[in-house]
Amino acid sequence: MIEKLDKIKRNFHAETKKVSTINDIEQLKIKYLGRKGIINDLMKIIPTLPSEQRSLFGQQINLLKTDVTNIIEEAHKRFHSESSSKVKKELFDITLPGKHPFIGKKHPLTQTIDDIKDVFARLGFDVAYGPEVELEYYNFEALNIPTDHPSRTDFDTFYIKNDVLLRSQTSTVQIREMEKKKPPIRIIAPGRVYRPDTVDARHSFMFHQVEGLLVDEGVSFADLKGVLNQFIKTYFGQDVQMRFRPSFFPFTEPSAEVDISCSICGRKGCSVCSYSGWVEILGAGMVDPNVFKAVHYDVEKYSGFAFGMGVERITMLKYCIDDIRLFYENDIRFLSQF
Ligand code: 2U9
Repeated sequence: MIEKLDKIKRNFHAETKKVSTINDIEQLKIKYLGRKGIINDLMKIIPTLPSEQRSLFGQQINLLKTDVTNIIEEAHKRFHSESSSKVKKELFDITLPGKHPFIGKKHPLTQTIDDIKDVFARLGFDVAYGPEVELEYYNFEALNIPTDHPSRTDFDTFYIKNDVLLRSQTSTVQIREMEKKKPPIRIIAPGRVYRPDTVDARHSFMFHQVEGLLVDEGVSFADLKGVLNQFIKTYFGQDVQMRFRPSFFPFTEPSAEVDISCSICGRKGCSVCSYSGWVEILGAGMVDPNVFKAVHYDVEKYSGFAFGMGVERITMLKYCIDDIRLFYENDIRFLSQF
């Protein structure tokens, strides 16, 4: 009987060497450990043996059973780890073309502000920032805006409380800079501004401005024209023409509004330029002496120019965008075009 057990053991070992699939292992398990398997058949022999042999034979069958169980479990584990590493290897196919991850872009308004900053950086202008929640003093008083000026009413300014408001222009930044530093001053101030306008294709209650200020001894209107001409030619193109129209702002004297030749129609006349051939892009002028007095600058010694432009307007003109709301809707179909 012991010889029979040895033979079964040898056969089992021989068969384990032939397994190549998980199914082969399963078949082997059924053949040896199944309900009608070889080991169960051996168990059935025990009661038929002489009583003195039963215990030894039983022990030998149990040893064989443990051996077979361990080897099959081992084969199972090995097969699973090998097949999973094989699957991993197959998943990593080096012949496949590379993936193209989605790379984000700058928002068109950020791009315009960066382009404007670049042009003025080359002209020696630093960039200055300031708070969006401001004191009435910086937004109006220091800028020579009279107390009865319509822009001070709550139809044109968001008031938070008494003398605290959301800035309606970034000129506040320039006042703060002048309070901190003596001339020469050469700065641009980009940022958000707020006005309680009803939202439509051309208006928003929040928009962006870039304002500029240059103060030094002997600064003239010709310097202003030179700087703005340089900016316009660099930003809009060398063929673009500019013209100054007299205007009025409380913080500059003299003041002007600046137009550029319509790049859409080449001055022939179209709906963008209202058939005039020109489009307004910014306001500018020589800083009013009252503004200098507010920051304790010597008005006999220093003069300066300032200018201001709406970033949305500039971007809309450059890229022929006809609705300001597109900038704030975060529609990827719009944003991905820049
Ligand atoms: C200081 C003194 C003067 C900035 C200026 C304008 C003219 C102007 C508008 C353009 C379109 C505002 O965004 S907009 O609606 N701005 O026309 N801004 S001069 O003048 C200053 C600034 C700072 C200390």
